Amino acid sequence: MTAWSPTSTDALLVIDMQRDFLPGGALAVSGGDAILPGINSAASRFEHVILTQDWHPRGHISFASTHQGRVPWAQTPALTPEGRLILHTPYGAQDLWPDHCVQGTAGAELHPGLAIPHAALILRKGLHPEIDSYSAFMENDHKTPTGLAGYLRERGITRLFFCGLAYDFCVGFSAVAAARLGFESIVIEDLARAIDLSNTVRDTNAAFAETGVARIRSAALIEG
Ligand code: VGL
Ligand code: ZN
Repeated sequence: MTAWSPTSTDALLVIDMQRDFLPGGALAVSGGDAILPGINSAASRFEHVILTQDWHPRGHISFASTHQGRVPWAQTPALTPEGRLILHTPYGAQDLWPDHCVQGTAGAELHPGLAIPHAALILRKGLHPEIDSYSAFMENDHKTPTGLAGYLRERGITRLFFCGLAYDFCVGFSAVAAARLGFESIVIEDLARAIDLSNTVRDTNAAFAETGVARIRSAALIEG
């Protein structure tokens, strides 16, 4: 097993470990709480840690409730053959979700079990009412950057490790976007959990293979 020891040009990105994505939350990811201790322990090995927070305004485009006849411009959502509720938007198909991570609500808070006091940045994403952002780097329109790549480059960080929620959405999209932007990207598989809709895990793994995102286990992270 290859050992990976974090250096000063590495960062750990802890994706969306918020109350709404953990058991009891509005969009709970099964097993999300089980990865908390491992994430805290991995984070203690990194000098640079960045946390992300899904941070939507009320009436966000990704909320199914927004499209239930309440918003005049909204198109009718469609159910895919796999049972995914999607909306056709100017930027492509958008999955629809229960209302979650609404700015300023308890569900949007980082989970209190997260113990990473040395995290330098909390990056919020998904703020535009009409564009979702699964990726911490690039919104779902594939052209609106969040600014995170510039932050990391300015700090001389070249290699990124990813953990958190959800493996097949925000973790996956972030790792793939980072690889496309020229960062070495590594997903710590056992420190992530998937929402797992139809083929989303398979598609995520295919995208990792295609863009050169590595998948490791947290046991491979050793002190340098
Ligand atoms: C996420 C669905 C909707 C995630 C965020 O953090 O993976 N998934 N918003
Ligand atoms: Zn969201």
